[in-house]
Amino acid sequence: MKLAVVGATGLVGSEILEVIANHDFKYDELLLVASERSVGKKITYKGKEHTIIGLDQAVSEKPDIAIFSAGGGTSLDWAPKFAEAGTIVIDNSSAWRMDPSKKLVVPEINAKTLRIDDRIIANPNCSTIQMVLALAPLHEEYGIKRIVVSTYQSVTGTGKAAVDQMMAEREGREPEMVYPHKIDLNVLPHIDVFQENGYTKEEMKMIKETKKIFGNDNIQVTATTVRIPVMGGHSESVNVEFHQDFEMDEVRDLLGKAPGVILQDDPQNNVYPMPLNAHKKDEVFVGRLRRDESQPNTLNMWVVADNLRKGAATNAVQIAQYLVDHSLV
Ligand code: 2RA
Repeated sequence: MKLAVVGATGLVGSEILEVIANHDFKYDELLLVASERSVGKKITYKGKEHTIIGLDQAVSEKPDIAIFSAGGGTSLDWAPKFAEAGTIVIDNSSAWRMDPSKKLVVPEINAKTLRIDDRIIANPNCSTIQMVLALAPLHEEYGIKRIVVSTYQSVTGTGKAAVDQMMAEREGREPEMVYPHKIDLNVLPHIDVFQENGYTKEEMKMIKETKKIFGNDNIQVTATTVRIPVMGGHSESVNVEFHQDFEMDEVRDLLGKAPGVILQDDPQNNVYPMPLNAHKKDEVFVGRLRRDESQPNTLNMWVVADNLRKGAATNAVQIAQYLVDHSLV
């Protein structure tokens, strides 16, 4: 097993390396790949020194799996070249997610759709992954009719430069502006670029990706995505209407045993999911479960996950592990 991590020096790339080590993902050779300006740099990982290589060299090394986290442009240009060389690409960018010929995979939900000829596999957007993972066991039982979601997203979702902007503001230094406004002590109802319909690209990702992952275009989704000055993970207020009615005890039971989900729902004792606690965890945390008393068959829930973990690195490494375990590589 020759494994390449493309974009190894970025926030998600470093998280991928951490998850590979934590999950004890087995490989014989590891290629750390980054843009030209990082080529030649040395990184010590698991006690071994690695030299960063460029994309050209990485393709010629014909890795078995390449986990990409290098932005949409790089993925569009390079994923097909790796695929042609026989590599399976697991891509964290938005480049291939809505391509009908590519699978959009959250392993607990739809890894079983993967086949030997899937050469480019898309990792969904972070805010989508945590929401659909929390909803999947309920969807199976009651059938989702409509989702209304509002997000509270960590600055780590934008990348290192955004973390630097927030910390500079917090520490009274001159910030390099990544966002159009200050982020510390502020809330920006604006993630990614605005589209003609008034929604942001992040909001449209949540809408379109949810339908694709559940394989159901009839699921109605509306989203408001918001950036807040925190770092540990994304939080989401999810209002979900089902086709069938539910019992709260059964909802708790289903979520309590869902793979990858941890129920934290004891409000009387101030127990509910928070990004501070989700930080560096692989699971999706769910709490504040309550019936929406304003209309039938509708539930309110609060969903939190580390966006760099299950929202990116963990999901990608789980896909790689699935491919290995099912002899798809
Ligand atoms: C964000 N969803 O948080 C993005 C990262 N993929 O901005």
